[in-house]
Amino acid sequence: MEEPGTIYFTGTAGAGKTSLVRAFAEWTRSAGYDAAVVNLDPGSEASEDAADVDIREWVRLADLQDEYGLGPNGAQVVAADMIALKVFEVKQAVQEQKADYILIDTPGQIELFAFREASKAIVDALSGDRSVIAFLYDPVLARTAAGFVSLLMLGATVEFRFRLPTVNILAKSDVLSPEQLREVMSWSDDPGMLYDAIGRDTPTPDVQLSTELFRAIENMAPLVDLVPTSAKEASGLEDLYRSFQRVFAGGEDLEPSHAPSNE
Ligand SMILES: Nc1nc2c(ncn2[C@@H]2O[C@H](COP(=O)(O)OP(=O)(O)OP(=O)(O)O)[C@@H](O)[C@H]2O)c(=O)[nH]1
Ligand SMILES: [Mg+2]
Repeated sequence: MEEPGTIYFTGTAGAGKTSLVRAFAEWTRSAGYDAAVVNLDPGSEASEDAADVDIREWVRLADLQDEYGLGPNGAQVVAADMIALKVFEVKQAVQEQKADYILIDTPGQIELFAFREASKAIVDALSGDRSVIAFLYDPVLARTAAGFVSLLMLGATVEFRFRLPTVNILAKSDVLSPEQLREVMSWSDDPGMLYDAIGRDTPTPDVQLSTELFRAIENMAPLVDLVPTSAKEASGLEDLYRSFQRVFAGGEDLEPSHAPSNE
C-alpha cells in the first residue's frame, strides 16, 4: 500500500483549521478516498466524535489545569510537551486507521505548535515522505497589506521550522467581497501590487519598508500561491486537493519552497 498523505493544518487562532479539516475530510471521502481526522489540539472544545484519533484521549487541557492549578497558557505549554510523550500511542492509532490521507488539526495557539521542540518531535514521528503543511491565512488579517506580509513571514517561519513543503490557503474566503478576494490574490501574484498597498496603509515615510525587506517580500510573495477555500460553502476543496497532490507527486524532488536553492 502507498504511504498515506499526511497533512498538518496550521494557522493563527481561529483561522478556520478545525472547520477546514472537517470540510476537507468530507470532500475527500466523497471523492472516494479514506481520510482519517486526527485532533492534536488538547484544548479543543469540539466533539470528540468528529476525530478518528483524538489527543484528548491521552492529554486534556482542562484536566491539566485542574491537576496542576495552571492557567490556560501554562497548561498549553505543559500539554504540548506531554503530547510528545504520547507520540508512540498516537502514531499507532493513526496507522490503525489505514487511511489514504491523514488530516491533522493542530492547536489553536500556533506558537505552541510551531516553536516548541515537542511539536517537532511529533511531526517527525508522524511524517513520512508524503507530508505537507497546510498553512491557513485568516482573511481578517490577510485582507490588509500589513497583515498579509505578517502571514507571509509566519508561514515561512513554520515552513522553516518543520522543513516540510507548504500549501498556503486563504481560509474562510466567503467572508471577503469579490473585490477584496481579487486584491488579496493579486498580492501573491504581483509583489508590486502588495508594495503599493503597503504604501497606502503606511503613508508616513519613516515607517516605509526598507528596500532590503521589500526584496525579501518580493521574492517570497510569488511562492505563496494562495488557494482560496471556504469550509462554510465547501468551496475550493478540489483545488486544495490538487495542490496537495502536486506536492505528493513531487516526492523527494520537492524542497520546502522557501529553502535557499543551491544553484
Ligand atoms: N464564514 C466562515 N466562517 C468560518 C469558516 N470556517 C470557520 N469559520 C468560523 O470561524 C471560527 C473559527 O473556526 P475554527 O474552525 O474553530 O477555527 P480554528 O482555527 O480551528 O480555531 P482554534 O482551534 O480555536 O484556533 C468559527 O466561528 C467558525 O464558525 C468559513 O469557511 N467561513
Ligand atoms: Mg481548532
